[in-house]
Parts: sequence; C-alpha cells; structure tokens
Amino acid sequence: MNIIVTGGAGFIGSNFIFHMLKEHPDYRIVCLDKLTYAGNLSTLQPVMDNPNFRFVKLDICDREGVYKLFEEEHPDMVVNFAAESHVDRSIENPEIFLNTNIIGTATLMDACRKYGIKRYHQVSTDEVYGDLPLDRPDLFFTEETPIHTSSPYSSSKAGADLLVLAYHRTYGLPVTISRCSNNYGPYHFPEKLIPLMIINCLHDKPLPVYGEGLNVRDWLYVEDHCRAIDLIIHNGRVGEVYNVGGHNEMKNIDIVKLICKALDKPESLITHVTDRKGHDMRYAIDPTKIHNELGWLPETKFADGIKKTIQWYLDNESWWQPIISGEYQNYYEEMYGNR
Ligand code: NAD
Ligand code: TDX
Repeated sequence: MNIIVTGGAGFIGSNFIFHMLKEHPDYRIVCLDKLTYAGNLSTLQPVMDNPNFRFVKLDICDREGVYKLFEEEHPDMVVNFAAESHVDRSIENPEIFLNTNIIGTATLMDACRKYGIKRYHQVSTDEVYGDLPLDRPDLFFTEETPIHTSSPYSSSKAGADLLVLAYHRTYGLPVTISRCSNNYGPYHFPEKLIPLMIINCLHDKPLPVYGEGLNVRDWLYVEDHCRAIDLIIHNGRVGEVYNVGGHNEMKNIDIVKLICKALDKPESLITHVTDRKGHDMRYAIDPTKIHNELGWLPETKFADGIKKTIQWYLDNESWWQPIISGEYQNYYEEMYGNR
C-alpha cells in the first residue's frame, strides 16, 4: 500500500505518519507538505531515514507538482491533513484558508480522478456543524447535523467537505470524511490553546483566556484520532462521513486552571482578554456511528493524555523553542498585544 499523506509535517499529520509506519511497517508513506509556518521538518526527523518514507515539499494547490507526484508514486490512497487550521488566523486573513482548504482539496481530488485511487480521505472537523448552546447538554453533533459554520476557517473546511461529497456523487470518487473534535498531544503548534498555555506557564507569562473562558471543547488525544482514521481508510464505507470524538467536554477556563496546577503555577497568571469574534460556544461529538460500524473507542483518558502532553512539552523544549523565537513573536504581538 502506497499512501500520500498531505500536511504530514503538522500536528496531527505527523502523529498519523508515526502511527502508520509503526502499525503498517510494510506500507510506503509519502508526506506532501508545503512547510508553512505550521509545518516543521524537524518533527519528521525520526522517520526521515526510514526506507518506506519519503518527504516532498509541495503545495497542494500546485496542480502540476501534484500530478507529477502522482505519476511518480501511483498512490493507492490519499489522506488529506493539509490545511490552514487556526481559527484566529482565519479571522485576520480568510483568503489563504480558501485557497489551501478548498482549492487544494479540489486539486488533490482532480489528481485522484486523473490517475485513479482506491481511497481519498478528507480530514475534516466538528467545526463544520457550528456550535451548540451551553444550556442544552443533551445535544450532540451527529453526521446528520446540518452544516452551519461560524468562522472563515470552518466555512472553508465545510466547503471542502461538500466538494468531497460532490466528487463522490458526480465522478464516483471513492471518498471518506472524518470530522473530529479538538485534538491535543505532542507536536501541537503553540498557537493553539493547550500548548500555548503550557508554554506561557513555563515562562510565567499571562494566560490569555478569551472572554469568560466558558466555551466548551470536546478534547481527544491525537493518537486516538490517528487510530480512527486508520480504521476508516481500511474499513469505512465509501461516500460516508464519520464523526470522531470521545465525550470529553471541558470548559476552556478549567483546562487552563488544570495546566496551572500541573505546572505548579498560580492562577493569577490567567488574564481574561477580548473574546474571539463569532466564538463557538460548545462542540460535542456523538461518535456512535464509528463505534458501531468500526469498533472505534478512545483509549486515552483526558487525565492521562494531558499529563503525557505536559510532560512532552517539558521534555521537548528543543522542538518548541525555535518555533516561539522566530516569526511566532510577531504573530503573538499582533494577536495578543492590544487585546
Ligand atoms: P497544523 O496547522 O498543525 O498542520 C497543517 C499542515 O499542513 C502543516 O504541516 C502545513 O505546512 C501543511 N500545509 C498547510 N498548507 C499547505 C498547502 N497549501 N500545501 C501543503 N501543505 C500545507 O494542523 P493540524 O492541527 O495538524 O490539523 C490537520 C488537519 O486536521 C486539518 O485539516 C484540520 O482542519 C483538521 N483538524 C484539526 C483538529 C485539531 O484539533 N487540530 C481537529 C479536527 C480536525
Ligand atoms: O489564546 C487562546 N485563548 C483562548 O481562550 C486560544 C489560542 C484559544 N482560546 C480558546 C478558543 C477556543 O474556545 O480556547 C478554545 C480552543 O481554541 P483553539 O486551540 O484555537 O481551537 P479551536 O478554535 O477550538 O479549533 C481547534 O479544533 C478544531 C483546531 O484549531 C481546529 O483546527 C480544529 O478544526
């Protein structure tokens, strides 16, 4: 089996590559990544010498480059993680989200149509369903929940999902889609809530909680997401959407307090800042379909996963230090300077 994994130098994609090379040592994995600010080649260092692994620096919107790669590799499957993934950046600059997340997805699927493919898998998000109210804990996102997006990011992901389903219906492309809740774990870029709070805590810097911090996210350890995708690409039904989430809802403020406690830092570091525009209140996945059809269940409890994650950031300063000392400084100043 030869699989092109796009966006494999990012957070979830890199964890997926490690998972696949370990669980399927006879597979060839070709990582296609543009290496944007979020892509980090050093993350893939542990597998660079693996003879079953190849890294290619390429933009998924580069049609000629993508076609050439398909001619060289004849992939059996494509798993598309490549995306602009940060909601706050999409609010500042939507255009690049439309290019990468929508045009890039179409370009990859055109290559699949032209050269043939056994499976095209789109890594999507629960954010395509919009949000749920805080006072209705009985409500969850199912695969039938209507698409109802809030941010340019989630709208671009929803646009891509609709295209994927359209390519299935119109051209018969063998597709699957997974819509996962918030991931956490190693190699998470420190613009996102959990790694940002861990690293700020370690520097005794203010912890910028948007608004009251009452927004709820459904957190899943990244390895559980990788296992879900592995199951879907092998056993999932073509043309289907699978929600992935572990019934682990937490308020932002509680996550931040938990990180303070784990690192023995005072809660006085918490600073309430101006809320995110259009901020989704609550995400909550109903994972019944993937459980019933594919036997998937999350394996890592949040208490264990967050401990492992914090320890990983303590042990791997050499991974995040170069990130936060570069362009990230400007990003941080722009995003949080006058907030
Ligand atoms: P990330 O931002 O950490 O990584 C994205 C990767 O894609 C980077 O390596 C980047 O270099 C690459 N990339 C960006 N634009 C590209 C382009 N035009 N061509 C080729 N490569 C490009 O993102 P992540 O958190 O790992 O998310 C991966 C996927 O999972 C995304 O599609 C995201 O929408 C989805 N997702 C993420 C979460 C989450 O909690 N992080 C949850 C559900 C779904
Ligand atoms: O500094 C912060 N302060 C804060 O209060 C940051 C960065 C975030 N937040 C809040 C906003 C959200 O309610 O924390 C929550 C989580 O924020 P993010 O880490 O930015 O994640 P979210 O917006 O929920 O989106 C994530 O999950 C779904 C990923 O970034 C998406 O790619 C994925 O699709």
